[in-house]
Amino acid sequence: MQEQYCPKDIESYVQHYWQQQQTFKVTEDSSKKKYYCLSMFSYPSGYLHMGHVRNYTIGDVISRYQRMLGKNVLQPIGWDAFGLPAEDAAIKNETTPALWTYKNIKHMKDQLKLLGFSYDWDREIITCKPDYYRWEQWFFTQLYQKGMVYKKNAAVNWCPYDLTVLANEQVINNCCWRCDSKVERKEIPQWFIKITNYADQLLDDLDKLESWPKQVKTMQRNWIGRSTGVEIIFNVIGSKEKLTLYTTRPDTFMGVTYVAVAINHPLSLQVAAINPSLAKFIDQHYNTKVSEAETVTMEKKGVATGLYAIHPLNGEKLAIWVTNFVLMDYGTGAVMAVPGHNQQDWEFAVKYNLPIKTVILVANNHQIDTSRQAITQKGILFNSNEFDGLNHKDGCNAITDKLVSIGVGRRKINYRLRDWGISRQRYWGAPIPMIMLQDGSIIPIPANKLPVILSENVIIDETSRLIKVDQQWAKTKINGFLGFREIDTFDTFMESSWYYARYTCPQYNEGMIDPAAANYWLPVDQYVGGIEHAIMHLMYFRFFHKLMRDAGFVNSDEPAKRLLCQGMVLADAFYYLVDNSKRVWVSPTDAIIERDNKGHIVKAVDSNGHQLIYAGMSKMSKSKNNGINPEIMVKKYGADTIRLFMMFAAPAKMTLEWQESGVEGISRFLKRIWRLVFYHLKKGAPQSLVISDLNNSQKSLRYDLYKTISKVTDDIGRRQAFNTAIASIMELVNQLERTSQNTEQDRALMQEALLAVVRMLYPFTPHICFILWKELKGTEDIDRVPWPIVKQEAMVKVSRLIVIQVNGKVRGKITVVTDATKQQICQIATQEYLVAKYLEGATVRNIVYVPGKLLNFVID
Ligand code: RRW
Repeated sequence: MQEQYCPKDIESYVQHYWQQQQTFKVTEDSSKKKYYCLSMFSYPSGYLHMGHVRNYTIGDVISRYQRMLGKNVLQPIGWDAFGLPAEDAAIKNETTPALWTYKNIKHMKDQLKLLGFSYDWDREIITCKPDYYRWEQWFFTQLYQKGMVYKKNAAVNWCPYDLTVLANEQVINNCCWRCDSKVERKEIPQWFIKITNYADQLLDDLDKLESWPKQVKTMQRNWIGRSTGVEIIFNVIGSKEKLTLYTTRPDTFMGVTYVAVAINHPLSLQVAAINPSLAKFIDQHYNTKVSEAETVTMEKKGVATGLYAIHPLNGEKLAIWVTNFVLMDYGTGAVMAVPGHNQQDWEFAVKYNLPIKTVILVANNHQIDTSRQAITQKGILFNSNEFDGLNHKDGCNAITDKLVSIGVGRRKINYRLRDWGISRQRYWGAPIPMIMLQDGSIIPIPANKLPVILSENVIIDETSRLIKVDQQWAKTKINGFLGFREIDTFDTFMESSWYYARYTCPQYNEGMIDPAAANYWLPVDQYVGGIEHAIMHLMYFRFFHKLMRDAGFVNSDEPAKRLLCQGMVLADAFYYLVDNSKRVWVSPTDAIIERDNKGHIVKAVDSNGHQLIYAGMSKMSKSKNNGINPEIMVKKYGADTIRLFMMFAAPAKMTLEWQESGVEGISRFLKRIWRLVFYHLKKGAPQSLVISDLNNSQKSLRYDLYKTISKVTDDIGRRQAFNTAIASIMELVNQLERTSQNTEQDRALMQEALLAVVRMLYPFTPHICFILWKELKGTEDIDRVPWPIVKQEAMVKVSRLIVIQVNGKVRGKITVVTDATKQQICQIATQEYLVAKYLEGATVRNIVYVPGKLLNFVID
C-alpha cells in the first residue's frame, strides 16, 4: 500500500473498474427486494453546477447504501434535452440546437463520470431522440382518442415586431427581451390535456404520500385549490343577460355592495360597444396578460358599466364594474364584491368610493373598523336579517340553502387548477402529432406513422426561428386529403413527466412502457430534486402516472414514495464598482481574502489589485459570478472529498455554504484515514479477534464502534441526516487514532473497526473505500459487501461517564468501567487536570458519590 493518499490515481482506477465490470448495471430480479432511487435529470445546459453535484451525490449515497442493504438498486440518469436555452445558444454560437445539445451532453456526462456516481449508464435517456419522444407522441394521440385532449384558443405573449410568440421568461417588464417592443396578448389555438379531470385524485392521493415534505404537499394542495362554495345567478336590470358568480364565502352574502367583471367578460364587451370610455379602458388593458398572483398586488382599476345587478335576497341595486383584477380564466369571470370582508374588493371600493358594508363580527363584538382594511376573518353574522347571529358554518349553510330554495343558487366545488396547455410555439421540442385538414377537422397521426421526427438540421435565425418551420414539411397527405401538421411542439414538462417510467425499460420497442419492468421497479422509492419543481413538474409527474395507470401500464397510484428536496448551494460573492455605480462581480476563486481571527472576511482584492466589496453568501449564479466549477474542484481535491464535503457541510434539505476551508478539512480527514490504515497494515496482518480475551477498555472501544454503526444506520436510512452520520464516523476515527496498539487484540479490534468505518464511508466516498477495503481485506468487492450489522453482544455497556464536581461545580468528566468502585473512581478523578488543580492544597471534607453518575469532592 502506498503511504500517500493520491485521489487522482485511485479514482480513475476505480471508475475504470466499475465500467469494466458493469458494476451498476441492473436487471429485474424477483429474488431480491428492489430499490429505485431517482435524481431529477438535467437540462444539458453545458456545465455541471455544484447544485447538480449536490443533488446527484445525495442520490448516489442513498443508492449505494440501499445496495449494501442487499437490495437490487436502480439508479438511472439522462437528459432533459429539449427547450428554449438550446435555441438561444444556437443563435448565439451559430450552430444548431441539436449539435449544441449533444455537445453539452457529452461534456456533462464526462463531468458526471468524474464524480463516480453509480448509474446504470445503459439506461441513459436523451429526450430529444425520436426513440424516446415517439412514445410521448403516441400517448398523446391515445389521450386524444379518450377525450382527454382538446384544442382551444388561449392567450400568448406576442411580439408585434419580431412576429413571434414569447415565452414568459422572454418578457421583461412587459417588453420583448430582444427588441424591447411592447408585448401584446394574442389568442391562438393551442392544445390542452384535461388534468382537471384528475383534480380530485391528485388532491386526495396527497394523503398517501407520507414521506413527502409537508411543504410540497401544501403547495400542491393550494395549486389544485379545491373549494366548496355556491354559484349564484344575478338578474341585470333592463337586460336579459344574467350574471353567474361563484363564492366560497356565502356567509358574507348580505355584504355585497357591487359586482366586478373581467375585461373580456361577454357583458363588458357588449357594453363597450355603446360606451366609449369603457371601450377605451378595455382597449388599454386588453393586451396585458395578468397572472392570478399579480391580481393581489396590482393597482386596481375599473370603469362602471352603468348597469346594475339585483341582489337576490335583499333586492338592492348593485353597480356592475369592469375591472382589471378579475380574470376571465378563473371562476366565472365575475365576482360579487364584499369590500367589508375581502381585501381586493376593499381596495377597489376605497379607490372608487363604493359603499362598504360589514356583516361579520369577529373577536367578541369589538367595534368593526374597515377604514384601513377589510376584515377577512370568520365570525358571527350580523346586518344580515334572518341570518343574524349564525356562526360561519351555519351562516354559509343557511344562506346557501336559501339561495338554492329560491332557485338562484347551487352548491358547487371549484378548482384553481386549470387544464394543462402543452403547446409551445417553438422549434426545439417534440412535434405535436396532429394534422389539421383543410375543412378544419383534426386527425391524430396514426401509430404506424409515428414518430413525427423533428428535423435537426436547421439553421434558425433571430426572428423567424419559431414559426418558420418549413411549410413544405408541415404539408402532408393523409387518407388522400391535404392537411397541415401541427408545427407547435410539446411543453418540455411532457418529457419529464414520464422519463422515470421509461428508465425501467429504455430499449423497449413494443410500446411506451413494458408493464412487467415498470411494475417491478415502480413506484420510485426515493426521488431527489430541487424545490423549484414542487408544483408543476411534480404535479405533471403524478398526473402522468395516473394516466399510465389508467392505460394499463403501471399498477400503482403514485409515482414516488419518498421525496427529498435538497437545499440551494451558496458561495461568497465579491464585486468592485466601476464609475461609482456599475458592479463588476469577481469570482470568489479569484479573490485574495484576509480574515479576522473569527474567520470573518475583512479585506479582499483581486489579482489586478481591485479592492473588492464582500456581498455575503448567495446562491451560486452566473449573474454574481460566484459559481464554483465542480470539475476544477474534483481535479484539485478528488471526487471523494467534494462528495463528502457536500454531504457533511449541511443537512440535505438546508442551504449549503461552499467554503474551501471546509473542503480542505475534509481532504485532511480522508488523508488521516488513509494513514491510519497504512500504519495499521504496515505491522503485518492482524490476528483474529477473540472476544472473550478483550479487556475492559477494548470492550469499551468496541461498544463505541457498534454504537456508531447503529447511529449511522439510523441517520442515513430513516432520518436522512447524512451530516450527523458523517460527524459520528469522524468521532470514531478520532478515537481509533488515539487507541494504543500494543497487543494483538488491540490490532484485531482495529481491523474490525476499520472494516466497519470503510463500509460506513463507502456511500459517501466510494473510491477511497474501494482501495482501503482491498488493502484491508485483500478483495476488490466492496461494491458487493453488506452494510455492517449491529452486534448485540458488543452493545453491552462496559463503561460509563462519571461527572466530577468540586464543591458542586463540574470540573471534569471521566470514563470508567461499569463496575468501578467509588475508590477506583476517586483515584482516576484526582488525576484529571482540572480536578487536581482545585484539590491542590485543599482539605477534602467529604466525597459524595451518586453511583454510576456523579462524584463530588467537598473541600474547604
Ligand atoms: N430537467 C429538470 C431540471 O431541473 C428536472 C426535471 C425533472 C423537470 C440548486 C438541481 C442550484 C435541480 C443553486 C443549482 C434539479 C442547481 C437537478 C440545482 C437538475 C439546485 C441544478 N434540470 N438544486 N440543480 N442546478 O439541470 O434542483 O443553488 O436544472 O434537482 O439539479 O437540474 S436541472
